[in-house]
Amino acid sequence: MTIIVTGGAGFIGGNFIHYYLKKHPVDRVICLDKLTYAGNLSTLKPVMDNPNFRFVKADICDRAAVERLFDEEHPDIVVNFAAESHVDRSIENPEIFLQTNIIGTEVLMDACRKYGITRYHQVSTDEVYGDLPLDRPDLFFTEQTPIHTSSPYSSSKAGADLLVLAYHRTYGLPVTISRCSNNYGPYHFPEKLIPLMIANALNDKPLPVYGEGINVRDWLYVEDHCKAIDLIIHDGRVGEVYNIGGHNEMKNIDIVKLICKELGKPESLITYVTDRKGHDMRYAIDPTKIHNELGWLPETKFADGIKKTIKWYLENREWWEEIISGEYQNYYEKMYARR
Ligand code: NAD
Ligand code: TDX
Repeated sequence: MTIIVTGGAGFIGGNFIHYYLKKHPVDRVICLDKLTYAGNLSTLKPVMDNPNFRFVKADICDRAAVERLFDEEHPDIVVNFAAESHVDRSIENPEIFLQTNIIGTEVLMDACRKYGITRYHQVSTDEVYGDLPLDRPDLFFTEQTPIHTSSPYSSSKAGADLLVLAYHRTYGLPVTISRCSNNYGPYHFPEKLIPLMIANALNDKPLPVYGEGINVRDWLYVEDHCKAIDLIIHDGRVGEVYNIGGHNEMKNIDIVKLICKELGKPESLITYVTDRKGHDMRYAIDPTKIHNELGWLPETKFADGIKKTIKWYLENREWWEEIISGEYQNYYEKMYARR
């Protein structure tokens, strides 16, 4: 079996490649990644010498490059993680989000149609459902919840999802879609909440909490997400959407306080800054479908997962210090200096 994993030099794609090569040691894994600011080859260092692994630097929007790869490798499965993934960046510059997240998905699926595959899997997000009110803890996102997006990022992901379902209905492409809640864990780019707060706290820098810090996210340890995708691509029903999440809702401010406590840093580092435009209030996944159909349940409790994550950032300082010492400094300055 040959599987193409796009965006595998990023956070979740990288974790997925590590998980997949261990779980399926005889399968061949090809990572296709453009190596944008978010892609990092050092994330794949542990598997670079594995004879069943190949890395190809290419843009999923580059039709000729994508077709060349399909022609060489004849993949059975394609899992598309490649995306522009940061909401704040999408608010600054939406265009690249539409290009990569929608057109890139189209180019990949066209190659799947041309060469034939057994499964195209689209890695989507709970953000396509919009947000839930804070005063209705009884409400959760199910696969039937209407698409109702807030940011250019979530709109581009929703556009891609609709296209994936259209390719299934119109051309019979064997697709599946997963919509997961917020992930955390190793190799998470330090622009996102949890790694940003860990890196800043370790450097005794202010911890910028948007608005009042009362927005709620439903956190899942990244390996649990990888396990769910592995189940869906092998045993999930074609044409179906699967929500992934573990009922672990937390307010942003509580996460930041927990990180301070774990690192022995003072809460006085916490700084409330101007809120994100269009900031979604609450995400909360109902994972009943994937549990009932595929037997998936999250295995890592947040209390353990956050400890493992903090330990990883402490033991792998060079991985994130290299990132924050480069181009990221300009981004940080632009986004946070006068916030
Ligand atoms: P990430 O930003 O860490 O990684 C994205 C990867 O895609 C990078 O390696 C980057 O180089 C690559 N990439 C970007 N544009 C590309 C292009 N045009 N061609 C080829 N490669 C390209 O993202 P992530 O957090 O790992 O998210 C992976 C996927 O999971 C995304 O589709 C995202 O929407 C989805 N998702 C993320 C979360 C989360 O909490 N991070 C939750 C649910 C869903
Ligand atoms: O500096 C910050 N301060 C802050 O208060 C940052 C970066 C974030 N926040 C808040 C905004 C959100 O309420 O923390 C929460 C989490 O923010 P992000 O880490 O940017 O994640 P989010 O916007 O929830 O989106 C994430 O989950 C869904 C991923 O980045 C998406 O790719 C995924 O689809």
